[in-house]
Amino acid sequence: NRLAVKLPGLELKNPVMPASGTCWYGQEFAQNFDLNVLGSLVIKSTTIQPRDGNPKPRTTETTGGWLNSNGLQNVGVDQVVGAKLPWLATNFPQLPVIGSAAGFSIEEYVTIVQKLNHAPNINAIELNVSCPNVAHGGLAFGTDPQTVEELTKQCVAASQVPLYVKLTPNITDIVEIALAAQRGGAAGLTMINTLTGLSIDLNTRKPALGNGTGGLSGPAIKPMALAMIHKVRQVSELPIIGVGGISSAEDVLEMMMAGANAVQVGAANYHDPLSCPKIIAQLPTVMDFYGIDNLAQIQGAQF
Ligand code: RRO
Repeated sequence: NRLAVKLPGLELKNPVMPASGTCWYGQEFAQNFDLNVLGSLVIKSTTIQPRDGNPKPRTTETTGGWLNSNGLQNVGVDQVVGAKLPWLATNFPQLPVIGSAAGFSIEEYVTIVQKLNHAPNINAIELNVSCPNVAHGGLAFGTDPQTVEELTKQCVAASQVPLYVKLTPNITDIVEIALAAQRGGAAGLTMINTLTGLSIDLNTRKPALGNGTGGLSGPAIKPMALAMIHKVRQVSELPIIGVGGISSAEDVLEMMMAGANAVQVGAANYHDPLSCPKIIAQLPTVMDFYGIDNLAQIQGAQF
């Protein structure tokens, strides 16, 4: 299989998966296409308690991209492990699933990781230390190297499955955070999360989103994602799941040439829920066009 890629905990038939938060737990997506075509699926970040999310509106389109402030809306870890993951296991037993943990203390991250480990169909877990839309969560952890190292270390000690640390672009030196995650024992990195942005509604003279700021995603952040992935690839051999502005098979190849080992699709899912299956279907043709026999061949290309 020329699309196959291998990462810690993940033997994927192709490198494409929806990014965390863009397909929730897969149930709505499954009405649009057969989830079995996906390389993997990342579920919405899970907190200990269920969360309703931030004040509405939570999403808006800007000329530069999609802005979200969902505010970690999710059903809570017990529902994820008791209902959402079993639904995926029953309906798509072959589909590799990646969990995502988001806590408000290191202890909470550890507890969520332990609970997600109980689900039989969790292949790997992302530690989301980069949500830009909640106070005292996400960024509070992901912007400090020592915290990232300690949080990763404690979660690794508590987990049977490989952990991928999800990095924020809202920082001056992403390499510093990537290396802290590596020292903590991360199996890989997922990068990048969304970039803090503000959209203003001239009619109300107020922010377009209920929370004020949100996280920017879409094509505008692709060059940033590529640059950051490339920069981290120069100093680390950790597997990287690349995310940020991917909406075509060409984008997938660019991201892998920058140094990614697999990719996630985010904002594009909002514009077209069939983005992932379309990108996967296009990959062989586009690879032929550029003379690429198999994806393993271009992973982490050096330049
Ligand atoms: O829920 C969100 O507002 C959210 C999260 Br947890 C995240 O990691 N990234 C993002 O853009 N939004």
